[in-house]
Amino acid sequence: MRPGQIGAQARHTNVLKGAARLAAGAMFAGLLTAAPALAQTKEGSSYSAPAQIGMLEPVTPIAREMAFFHNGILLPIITIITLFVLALLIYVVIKFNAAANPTPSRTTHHVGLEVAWTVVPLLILVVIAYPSFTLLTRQLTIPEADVTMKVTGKQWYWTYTYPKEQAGGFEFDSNLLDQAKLEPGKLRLLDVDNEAVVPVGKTIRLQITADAVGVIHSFVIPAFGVRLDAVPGRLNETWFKAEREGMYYGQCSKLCGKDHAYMPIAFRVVSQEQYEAWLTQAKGKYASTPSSVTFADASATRQ
Ligand SMILES: [Cu+2]
Repeated sequence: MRPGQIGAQARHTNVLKGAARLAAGAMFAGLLTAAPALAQTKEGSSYSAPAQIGMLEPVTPIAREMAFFHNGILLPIITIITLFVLALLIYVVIKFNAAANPTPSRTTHHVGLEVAWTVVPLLILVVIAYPSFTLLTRQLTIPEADVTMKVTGKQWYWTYTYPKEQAGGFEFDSNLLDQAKLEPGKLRLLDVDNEAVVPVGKTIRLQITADAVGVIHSFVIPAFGVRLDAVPGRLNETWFKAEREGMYYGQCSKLCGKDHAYMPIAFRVVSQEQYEAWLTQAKGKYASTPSSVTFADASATRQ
């Protein structure tokens, strides 16, 4: 061994130590930023803020579970895996480059290693699958509901129906506000003319479908942990139980056509008394709402 080689080896070890320290630091920073990944939103409401990273602040048990699944399980696992692979790459580049390792080993196959790199990823997937399927099951198992409402995705707005049996018996369309005449305090591309209103702390069952002659939409309210497709001719069900009053926003999340970006979802969560007062007022307001079915105008053909 020439004297220069010892120096080179020592330098490599130092580089490795430095890389390891760097990787550990990055991992720590990754875990730190993962924890408070909640959006700063306006008082009692929830929507994606500019430059937001991470998930919206959850306001239902399901959304909280989803946030924990993402921030507490998935993010640490993927951070560790990524840094481990990066460390391996750096190690290989430094230790086995042509200059440092002029005569490469011809070794192939290593039973222990091959079993390990099959079994370890499998175990990681099992660790991820268990909470994932539990969450999915809870999401789609509808508990005894206090309020059932129907959501219909249309081209390009939403219609909310409140059934008669629950002091409802009306339906109304929820359209995006005129963006050219947006009042101060109203959110661009999120606020609507008629928002859906639901009581706080109550289990709301959502029956979601799309216009029979329409296209597929996706009904999503991130803060509620609600995401379900609205499919013509099919009634999908999900539920939520909002724990805090406020305005909560979502957007159609399936590319559904030219105005896909202009059919936001706005839900106002209020107290039971406010909800009842709204029901009374809404019954009067929407009683005269014309049906969404339009008939051909015969007068157009007359001269
Ligand atoms: Cu849509």
